[in-house]
Amino acid sequence: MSALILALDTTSREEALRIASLTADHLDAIKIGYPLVLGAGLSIAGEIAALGVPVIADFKVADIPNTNTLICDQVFAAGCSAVICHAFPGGDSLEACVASAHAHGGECFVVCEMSHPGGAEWFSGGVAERFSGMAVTAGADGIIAPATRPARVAALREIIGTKKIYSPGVGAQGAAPEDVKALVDGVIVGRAIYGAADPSAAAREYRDRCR
Ligand code: BMP
Repeated sequence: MSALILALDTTSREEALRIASLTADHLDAIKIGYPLVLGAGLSIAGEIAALGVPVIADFKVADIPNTNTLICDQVFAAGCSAVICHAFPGGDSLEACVASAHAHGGECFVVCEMSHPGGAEWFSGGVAERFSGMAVTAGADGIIAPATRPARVAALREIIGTKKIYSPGVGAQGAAPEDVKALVDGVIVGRAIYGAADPSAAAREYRDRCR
């Protein structure tokens, strides 16, 4: 059983709020990122959170520690409950994200292996394992790992223990909730819900399949 997280990658405020209102009852969280925030402004985070759904800020934060702190502080002040960061800038950068998240009572997730075909290339050869170890050392709350490669999710679970795993790649990228729901804490679905003719019905169906 896993939670269901909607990746709300629409670019207009009105469309985002329409989809969020239609689907909120079936979701455990909504993930927002650059597509929506660059189109609608960061204030959209608070508007979505006001619907009663926790908001995860997928900014894949990847800078020096001071800049990471400045970014994450803005994210949490805007009403987000969690932030997603990259590990490659180093352990000190990651620790800055974790410290900001925890100072605001929020969570920090670390991208450890990406779901697209190129992710298999770049994160192989021990890179994802190393990033997962960094997530543990930095005290992060969880990692992002690919539903498109369940065996890799299982391998990273060995490293992170009981920390959370949120897993994108379900729906438009070809994976199914059943592929990973026993391995992860949350399944991330974007286009297959917000692009459906009936987003509410699609969200309900994915929620039932995650349970
Ligand atoms: P979709 O279900 O429409 O493919 O959306 C997946 C979402 O998860 C997108 O917001 C994408 O940026 C994000 N994502 C991903 O697909 N793979 C990763 O490895 C990491 C991500 O954050």
